[in-house]
Amino acid sequence: MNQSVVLSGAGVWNPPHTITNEELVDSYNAYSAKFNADNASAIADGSVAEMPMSSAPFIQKASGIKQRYIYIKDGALDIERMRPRIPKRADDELSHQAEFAVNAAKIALEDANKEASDVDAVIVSCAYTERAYPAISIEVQQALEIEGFGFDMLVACSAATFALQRAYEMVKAGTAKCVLVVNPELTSPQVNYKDRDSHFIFGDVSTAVIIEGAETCTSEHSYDILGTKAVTQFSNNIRSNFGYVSHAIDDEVFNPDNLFHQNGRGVFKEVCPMAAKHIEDHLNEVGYTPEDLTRWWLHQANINMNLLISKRLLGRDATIEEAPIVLDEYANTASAGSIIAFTKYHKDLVSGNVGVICSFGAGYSIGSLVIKKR
Ligand code: CO8
Repeated sequence: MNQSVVLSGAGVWNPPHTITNEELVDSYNAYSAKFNADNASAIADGSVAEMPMSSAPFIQKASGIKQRYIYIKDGALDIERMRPRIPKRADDELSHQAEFAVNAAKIALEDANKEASDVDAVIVSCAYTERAYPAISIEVQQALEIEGFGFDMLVACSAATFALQRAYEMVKAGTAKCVLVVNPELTSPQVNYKDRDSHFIFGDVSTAVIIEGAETCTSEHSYDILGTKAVTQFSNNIRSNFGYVSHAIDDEVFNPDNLFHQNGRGVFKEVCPMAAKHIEDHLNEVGYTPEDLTRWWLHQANINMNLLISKRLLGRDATIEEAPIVLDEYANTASAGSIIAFTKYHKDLVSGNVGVICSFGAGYSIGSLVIKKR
Protein backbone atom coordinates (compact mmCIF):
# COMPACT_ATOMS: atom_id res chain seq x y z
CA MET A 1 0.00 0.00 0.00
CA ASN A 2 1.59 3.32 -1.02
CA GLN A 3 -1.14 5.88 -1.31
CA SER A 4 -1.06 9.65 -1.17
CA VAL A 5 -1.83 10.93 2.33
CA VAL A 6 -3.60 14.23 2.90
CA LEU A 7 -4.33 16.66 5.68
CA SER A 8 -8.02 17.32 5.08
CA GLY A 9 -9.30 19.35 8.03
CA ALA A 10 -8.36 21.23 11.17
CA GLY A 11 -10.06 22.89 14.11
CA VAL A 12 -9.29 25.11 17.08
CA TRP A 13 -11.43 25.31 20.21
CA ASN A 14 -10.91 28.29 22.51
CA PRO A 15 -11.62 27.92 26.24
CA PRO A 16 -14.20 30.38 27.61
CA HIS A 17 -11.99 32.79 29.60
CA THR A 18 -9.03 35.08 28.89
CA ILE A 19 -6.37 36.63 31.11
CA THR A 20 -4.60 39.75 29.85
CA ASN A 21 -0.96 40.49 30.68
CA GLU A 22 -2.14 43.36 32.88
CA GLU A 23 -4.47 41.14 34.93
CA LEU A 24 -1.76 38.51 35.31
CA VAL A 25 0.91 41.01 36.33
CA ASP A 26 -1.42 42.76 38.83
CA SER A 27 -2.05 39.42 40.53
CA TYR A 28 1.61 38.31 40.49
CA ASN A 29 2.83 41.68 41.78
CA ALA A 30 0.22 41.73 44.59
CA TYR A 31 1.32 38.19 45.57
CA SER A 32 5.00 39.23 45.51
CA ALA A 33 4.44 42.45 47.47
CA LYS A 34 2.59 40.48 50.17
CA PHE A 35 5.35 37.83 50.23
CA ASN A 36 8.02 40.53 50.56
CA ALA A 37 6.09 42.30 53.36
CA ASP A 38 5.44 39.02 55.20
CA ASN A 39 9.14 38.08 54.94
CA ALA A 40 10.66 41.56 55.38
CA SER A 41 13.09 40.65 58.17
CA ALA A 42 14.29 37.42 56.50
CA ILE A 43 14.79 39.33 53.24
CA ALA A 44 16.72 42.02 55.15
CA ASP A 45 19.10 39.47 56.74
CA GLY A 46 19.59 37.70 53.38
CA SER A 47 18.07 34.34 54.36
CA VAL A 48 15.08 34.73 51.96
CA ALA A 49 15.25 36.14 48.43
CA GLU A 50 13.05 39.11 47.66
CA MET A 51 10.46 38.38 44.95
CA PRO A 52 11.00 40.60 41.89
CA MET A 53 8.12 42.45 40.21
CA SER A 54 6.75 41.47 36.80
CA SER A 55 5.83 43.86 33.99
CA ALA A 56 3.23 43.69 31.21
CA PRO A 57 5.37 45.70 28.73
CA PHE A 58 8.30 43.29 29.36
CA ILE A 59 6.10 40.29 28.63
CA GLN A 60 4.81 41.69 25.35
CA LYS A 61 8.25 42.80 24.18
CA ALA A 62 10.10 39.62 25.21
CA SER A 63 7.50 37.16 23.92
CA GLY A 64 4.82 38.77 21.73
CA ILE A 65 2.12 37.63 24.17
CA LYS A 66 -0.77 40.00 25.04
CA GLN A 67 -3.28 37.58 26.56
CA ARG A 68 -4.01 33.89 26.97
CA TYR A 69 -7.13 31.72 27.11
CA ILE A 70 -7.78 29.83 30.31
CA TYR A 71 -10.25 27.01 30.90
CA ILE A 72 -11.09 28.00 34.47
CA LYS A 73 -10.10 31.48 35.56
CA ASP A 74 -11.40 31.15 39.11
CA GLY A 75 -8.44 30.81 41.48
CA ALA A 76 -5.65 31.52 39.00
CA LEU A 77 -5.39 35.23 39.94
CA ASP A 78 -6.34 34.81 43.60
CA ILE A 79 -3.16 35.63 45.54
CA GLU A 80 -4.20 33.23 48.29
CA ARG A 81 -4.29 30.38 45.74
CA MET A 82 -2.37 31.15 42.49
CA ARG A 83 -3.75 28.15 40.56
CA PRO A 84 -7.03 27.52 38.76
CA ARG A 85 -9.80 25.86 40.78
CA ILE A 86 -10.70 22.90 38.54
CA PRO A 87 -13.59 20.85 39.91
CA LYS A 88 -13.09 17.12 40.37
CA ARG A 89 -15.14 15.03 37.97
CA ALA A 90 -16.46 11.57 38.76
CA ASP A 91 -15.16 8.56 36.83
CA ASP A 92 -18.43 8.29 34.90
CA GLU A 93 -18.26 11.93 33.72
CA LEU A 94 -16.32 13.06 30.62
CA SER A 95 -12.91 14.17 31.85
CA HIS A 96 -11.85 17.79 31.43
CA GLN A 97 -9.23 16.97 28.85
CA ALA A 98 -11.48 14.62 26.86
CA GLU A 99 -14.03 17.45 26.73
CA PHE A 100 -11.32 19.76 25.38
CA ALA A 101 -10.45 17.14 22.77
CA VAL A 102 -14.04 16.44 21.70
CA ASN A 103 -14.73 20.18 21.25
CA ALA A 104 -11.83 20.59 18.80
CA ALA A 105 -12.44 17.22 17.12
CA LYS A 106 -16.00 18.20 16.13
CA ILE A 107 -14.73 21.39 14.44
CA ALA A 108 -11.99 19.50 12.56
CA LEU A 109 -14.40 16.75 11.42
CA GLU A 110 -16.77 19.34 9.99
CA ASP A 111 -13.87 21.14 8.32
CA ALA A 112 -12.76 17.87 6.68
CA ASN A 113 -16.36 17.04 5.66
CA LYS A 114 -16.15 13.84 7.70
CA GLU A 115 -18.42 12.03 10.14
CA ALA A 116 -17.00 10.48 13.30
CA SER A 117 -17.96 7.11 11.79
CA ASP A 118 -15.42 7.70 8.99
CA VAL A 119 -12.57 7.80 11.56
CA ASP A 120 -10.86 4.57 12.60
CA ALA A 121 -8.01 5.83 14.81
CA VAL A 122 -7.69 8.57 17.45
CA ILE A 123 -4.41 10.00 18.72
CA VAL A 124 -4.53 12.36 21.68
CA SER A 125 -1.14 14.02 21.81
CA CYS A 126 -0.14 16.88 24.09
CA ALA A 127 2.30 18.08 26.76
CA TYR A 128 0.43 16.45 29.68
CA THR A 129 -2.47 14.05 30.07
CA GLU A 130 -4.56 14.49 33.18
CA ARG A 131 -4.23 10.77 34.00
CA ALA A 132 -2.20 7.81 32.80
CA TYR A 133 -5.03 5.41 32.04
CA PRO A 134 -7.48 4.66 30.62
CA ALA A 135 -6.09 6.68 27.72
CA ILE A 136 -7.82 10.03 27.08
CA SER A 137 -7.93 9.03 23.39
CA ILE A 138 -10.10 5.99 24.18
CA GLU A 139 -12.49 8.19 26.14
CA VAL A 140 -12.65 10.58 23.15
CA GLN A 141 -13.20 7.59 20.87
CA GLN A 142 -16.17 6.52 22.99
CA ALA A 143 -17.60 10.05 23.27
CA LEU A 144 -17.57 10.44 19.48
CA GLU A 145 -18.69 6.82 18.85
CA ILE A 146 -15.61 6.02 16.76
CA GLU A 147 -14.83 2.38 15.99
CA GLY A 148 -11.17 1.40 15.85
CA PHE A 149 -8.39 2.25 18.28
CA GLY A 150 -6.83 5.16 20.15
CA PHE A 151 -3.67 5.94 22.04
CA ASP A 152 -2.10 8.88 23.87
CA MET A 153 1.29 10.44 23.16
CA LEU A 154 3.38 12.93 25.15
CA VAL A 155 6.03 14.88 23.26
CA ALA A 156 5.73 18.32 24.93
CA CYS A 157 5.80 21.10 22.32
CA SER A 158 6.17 18.65 19.44
CA ALA A 159 3.24 16.45 20.46
CA ALA A 160 1.08 17.65 17.56
CA THR A 161 3.63 17.32 14.75
CA PHE A 162 4.93 13.98 16.03
CA ALA A 163 1.34 12.65 16.23
CA LEU A 164 0.61 13.89 12.69
CA GLN A 165 3.66 11.91 11.57
CA ARG A 166 2.30 8.77 13.26
CA ALA A 167 -1.08 9.38 11.56
CA TYR A 168 0.62 9.88 8.19
CA GLU A 169 2.54 6.62 8.58
CA MET A 170 -0.56 4.69 9.65
CA VAL A 171 -2.57 5.84 6.62
CA LYS A 172 0.44 5.26 4.35
CA ALA A 173 0.85 1.74 5.71
CA GLY A 174 -2.87 0.99 5.51
CA THR A 175 -3.27 0.32 9.26
CA ALA A 176 -5.80 3.17 9.47
CA LYS A 177 -7.92 4.94 6.86
CA CYS A 178 -8.77 8.17 8.62
CA VAL A 179 -7.02 9.43 11.75
CA LEU A 180 -8.20 12.09 14.20
CA VAL A 181 -5.23 13.77 15.89
CA VAL A 182 -6.21 15.93 18.88
CA ASN A 183 -4.09 18.22 21.07
CA PRO A 184 -6.04 19.14 24.21
CA GLU A 185 -3.48 21.51 25.71
CA LEU A 186 -4.80 22.14 29.20
CA THR A 187 -1.57 23.82 30.33
CA SER A 188 -2.81 26.10 33.15
CA PRO A 189 -2.61 23.48 35.96
CA GLN A 190 1.17 23.16 35.33
CA VAL A 191 1.91 26.90 35.30
CA ASN A 192 3.72 28.31 38.32
CA TYR A 193 1.81 31.59 38.66
CA LYS A 194 4.27 32.58 41.44
CA ASP A 195 7.29 32.50 39.09
CA ARG A 196 8.01 35.81 37.35
CA ASP A 197 10.04 34.20 34.57
CA SER A 198 7.31 31.81 33.43
CA HIS A 199 3.94 32.96 34.84
CA PHE A 200 3.00 34.60 31.54
CA ILE A 201 4.04 31.95 29.04
CA PHE A 202 1.15 29.50 28.66
CA GLY A 203 -2.46 29.43 27.56
CA ASP A 204 -5.10 26.71 27.24
CA VAL A 205 -6.52 25.59 23.88
CA SER A 206 -7.49 22.47 21.97
CA THR A 207 -6.65 21.72 18.33
CA ALA A 208 -7.50 18.81 16.04
CA VAL A 209 -6.48 17.63 12.56
CA ILE A 210 -7.83 14.96 10.20
CA ILE A 211 -5.39 12.82 8.18
CA GLU A 212 -6.72 10.43 5.53
CA GLY A 213 -5.97 8.87 2.14
CA ALA A 214 -6.39 11.09 -0.92
CA GLU A 215 -9.07 8.84 -2.42
CA THR A 216 -11.50 9.38 0.50
CA CYS A 217 -10.91 13.15 0.79
CA THR A 218 -13.90 15.39 0.00
CA SER A 219 -12.68 18.47 1.84
CA GLU A 220 -12.69 21.90 0.19
CA HIS A 221 -9.18 22.68 1.46
CA SER A 222 -6.76 19.77 1.59
CA TYR A 223 -3.00 19.28 1.45
CA ASP A 224 -0.78 16.51 0.17
CA ILE A 225 1.77 15.62 2.84
CA LEU A 226 5.07 15.68 0.94
CA GLY A 227 7.16 14.51 3.86
CA THR A 228 7.55 14.43 7.64
CA LYS A 229 10.67 14.80 9.77
CA ALA A 230 11.38 14.44 13.49
CA VAL A 231 14.47 14.95 15.62
CA THR A 232 15.08 14.87 19.37
CA GLN A 233 18.09 15.81 21.51
CA PHE A 234 18.06 15.56 25.30
CA SER A 235 18.09 18.81 27.27
CA ASN A 236 17.21 19.78 30.86
CA ASN A 237 16.54 23.39 29.84
CA ILE A 238 12.75 22.85 29.85
CA ARG A 239 11.55 20.48 32.53
CA SER A 240 8.64 19.40 34.74
CA ASN A 241 9.31 16.65 37.27
CA PHE A 242 5.76 15.88 38.40
CA GLY A 243 4.70 12.29 37.73
CA TYR A 244 3.41 9.15 39.37
CA VAL A 245 6.73 8.63 41.20
CA SER A 246 6.11 11.95 43.04
CA HIS A 247 3.79 9.98 45.36
CA ALA A 248 6.74 7.93 46.63
CA ILE A 249 9.35 10.69 46.88
CA ASP A 250 9.64 12.41 50.26
CA ASP A 251 9.38 15.94 48.94
CA GLU A 252 6.67 18.56 48.51
CA VAL A 253 4.58 17.20 45.61
CA PHE A 254 3.77 20.61 44.14
CA ASN A 255 7.11 22.36 44.63
CA PRO A 256 8.32 24.63 41.78
CA ASP A 257 10.62 21.88 40.53
CA ASN A 258 7.58 19.73 39.73
CA LEU A 259 5.87 22.50 37.72
CA PHE A 260 6.99 23.90 34.36
CA HIS A 261 10.38 25.58 34.65
CA GLN A 262 13.00 26.50 32.10
CA ASN A 263 16.17 28.32 31.21
CA GLY A 264 14.43 30.48 28.60
CA ARG A 265 17.59 32.18 27.32
CA GLY A 266 19.32 28.82 26.88
CA VAL A 267 16.33 27.41 25.01
CA PHE A 268 16.25 30.42 22.74
CA LYS A 269 19.96 30.15 21.89
CA GLU A 270 20.01 26.39 21.32
CA VAL A 271 16.65 25.73 19.68
CA CYS A 272 16.64 28.53 17.05
CA PRO A 273 19.65 27.18 15.08
CA MET A 274 18.40 23.60 15.51
CA ALA A 275 14.95 24.48 14.16
CA ALA A 276 16.34 26.50 11.23
CA LYS A 277 18.65 23.64 10.21
CA HIS A 278 15.83 21.13 10.63
CA ILE A 279 13.51 23.07 8.29
CA GLU A 280 16.28 23.59 5.72
CA ASP A 281 17.21 19.88 5.76
CA HIS A 282 13.59 18.81 5.52
CA LEU A 283 12.90 21.11 2.58
CA ASN A 284 16.03 19.80 0.82
CA GLU A 285 14.86 16.23 1.33
CA VAL A 286 11.56 16.92 -0.44
CA GLY A 287 13.11 19.04 -3.20
CA TYR A 288 12.32 22.59 -2.04
CA THR A 289 14.14 25.64 -0.69
CA PRO A 290 12.95 28.18 1.92
CA GLU A 291 12.17 30.66 -0.89
CA ASP A 292 9.64 28.16 -2.31
CA LEU A 293 7.45 28.31 0.79
CA THR A 294 4.25 30.31 0.67
CA ARG A 295 3.65 29.87 4.39
CA TRP A 296 5.48 28.92 7.57
CA TRP A 297 3.16 27.66 10.31
CA LEU A 298 5.73 27.78 13.07
CA HIS A 299 5.58 26.77 16.73
CA GLN A 300 4.33 29.66 18.85
CA ALA A 301 6.60 30.05 21.88
CA ASN A 302 8.14 33.42 21.22
CA ILE A 303 7.74 35.92 18.37
CA ASN A 304 11.47 36.72 18.39
CA MET A 305 12.35 33.03 17.95
CA ASN A 306 10.10 32.78 14.89
CA LEU A 307 11.54 35.95 13.36
CA LEU A 308 15.09 34.67 13.91
CA ILE A 309 14.41 31.22 12.43
CA SER A 310 12.75 32.51 9.26
CA LYS A 311 15.40 35.25 8.85
CA ARG A 312 18.17 32.65 9.09
CA LEU A 313 16.61 30.75 6.22
CA LEU A 314 15.31 33.57 4.03
CA GLY A 315 18.07 36.12 4.63
CA ARG A 316 15.36 38.69 5.44
CA ASP A 317 12.43 39.10 7.84
CA ALA A 318 9.46 36.91 6.96
CA THR A 319 6.27 38.93 6.58
CA ILE A 320 3.38 38.30 8.94
CA GLU A 321 1.51 36.79 5.96
CA GLU A 322 4.36 34.33 5.36
CA ALA A 323 4.86 33.34 9.01
CA PRO A 324 1.70 34.17 10.93
CA ILE A 325 1.81 34.78 14.70
CA VAL A 326 -0.98 33.82 17.08
CA LEU A 327 0.97 34.40 20.29
CA ASP A 328 -0.66 37.76 20.95
CA GLU A 329 -4.08 36.10 21.34
CA TYR A 330 -3.15 32.60 22.57
CA ALA A 331 0.31 32.80 24.25
CA ASN A 332 2.34 29.57 24.11
CA THR A 333 -0.09 26.66 23.87
CA ALA A 334 2.57 23.91 23.93
CA SER A 335 2.07 21.64 20.91
CA ALA A 336 -1.04 23.41 19.58
CA GLY A 337 0.64 26.64 18.42
CA SER A 338 1.63 25.67 14.89
CA ILE A 339 -1.76 23.99 14.39
CA ILE A 340 -3.62 27.14 15.46
CA ALA A 341 -1.49 29.13 12.99
CA PHE A 342 -2.28 26.58 10.26
CA THR A 343 -6.01 26.46 11.02
CA LYS A 344 -6.41 30.23 10.97
CA TYR A 345 -4.12 30.97 8.05
CA HIS A 346 -4.32 28.46 5.22
CA LYS A 347 -7.56 28.87 3.31
CA ASP A 348 -6.16 31.62 1.06
CA LEU A 349 -3.47 29.30 -0.37
CA VAL A 350 -3.97 28.15 -3.97
CA SER A 351 -3.31 24.77 -5.56
CA GLY A 352 0.44 24.07 -5.72
CA ASN A 353 1.40 26.40 -2.84
CA VAL A 354 3.78 24.74 -0.38
CA GLY A 355 4.10 25.36 3.36
CA VAL A 356 5.75 23.90 6.43
CA ILE A 357 4.23 23.11 9.82
CA CYS A 358 7.07 23.02 12.36
CA SER A 359 7.22 22.69 16.14
CA PHE A 360 10.22 23.01 18.49
CA GLY A 361 10.51 22.79 22.23
CA ALA A 362 11.01 20.64 25.30
CA GLY A 363 12.98 17.44 24.92
CA TYR A 364 14.39 19.05 22.82
CA SER A 365 12.00 17.92 20.10
CA ILE A 366 11.53 19.29 16.59
CA GLY A 367 8.88 18.02 14.17
CA SER A 368 7.79 19.15 10.72
CA LEU A 369 5.47 18.38 7.83
CA VAL A 370 5.93 19.86 4.37
CA ILE A 371 2.52 20.13 2.73
CA LYS A 372 1.22 21.19 -0.70
CA LYS A 373 -2.25 22.60 -1.40
CA ARG A 374 -4.25 20.27 -3.67
N1 CO8 B 1 8.78 40.89 34.07
C1 CO8 B 1 9.83 41.74 34.12
N2 CO8 B 1 11.10 41.38 33.95
C2 CO8 B 1 11.33 40.07 33.72
C3 CO8 B 1 10.31 39.12 33.66
C4 CO8 B 1 8.97 39.57 33.83
N3 CO8 B 1 7.93 38.74 33.80
N4 CO8 B 1 10.83 37.91 33.40
C5 CO8 B 1 12.17 38.10 33.31
N5 CO8 B 1 12.47 39.40 33.51
C6 CO8 B 1 13.80 40.02 33.52
C7 CO8 B 1 14.90 39.02 33.81
O1 CO8 B 1 15.05 38.82 35.19
C8 CO8 B 1 16.09 39.65 33.17
O2 CO8 B 1 16.61 40.62 34.04
P1 CO8 B 1 18.19 40.86 34.12
O3 CO8 B 1 18.61 41.28 32.73
O4 CO8 B 1 18.32 41.91 35.16
O5 CO8 B 1 18.78 39.52 34.49
C9 CO8 B 1 15.51 40.40 31.97
O6 CO8 B 1 14.10 40.54 32.24
C10 CO8 B 1 15.68 39.60 30.70
O7 CO8 B 1 15.29 38.23 30.96
P2 CO8 B 1 15.48 37.08 29.93
O8 CO8 B 1 16.87 37.13 29.38
O9 CO8 B 1 14.99 35.80 30.53
O10 CO8 B 1 14.44 37.56 28.82
P3 CO8 B 1 14.26 37.03 27.38
O11 CO8 B 1 14.33 38.16 26.46
O12 CO8 B 1 15.10 35.83 27.10
O13 CO8 B 1 12.75 36.53 27.41
C11 CO8 B 1 11.60 34.42 27.46
C12 CO8 B 1 12.35 35.48 28.27
C13 CO8 B 1 10.33 35.07 26.92
C14 CO8 B 1 11.23 33.25 28.37
C15 CO8 B 1 12.48 33.94 26.28
O14 CO8 B 1 13.76 33.60 26.73
C16 CO8 B 1 11.91 32.76 25.54
O15 CO8 B 1 10.79 32.76 25.09
N6 CO8 B 1 12.72 31.72 25.34
C17 CO8 B 1 12.30 30.54 24.63
C18 CO8 B 1 11.62 29.67 25.58
C19 CO8 B 1 10.89 28.53 24.91
O16 CO8 B 1 10.64 28.47 23.75
N7 CO8 B 1 10.51 27.66 25.74
C20 CO8 B 1 9.72 26.60 25.34
C21 CO8 B 1 8.77 26.39 26.42
S1 CO8 B 1 7.36 25.57 25.92
C22 CO8 B 1 7.67 23.92 25.77
O17 CO8 B 1 8.72 23.48 25.48
C23 CO8 B 1 6.54 23.01 26.06
C24 CO8 B 1 6.65 22.56 27.46
C25 CO8 B 1 5.43 21.80 27.82
C26 CO8 B 1 4.23 22.66 28.10
C27 CO8 B 1 4.19 23.17 29.47
C28 CO8 B 1 2.78 23.64 29.88
C29 CO8 B 1 2.75 24.28 31.23
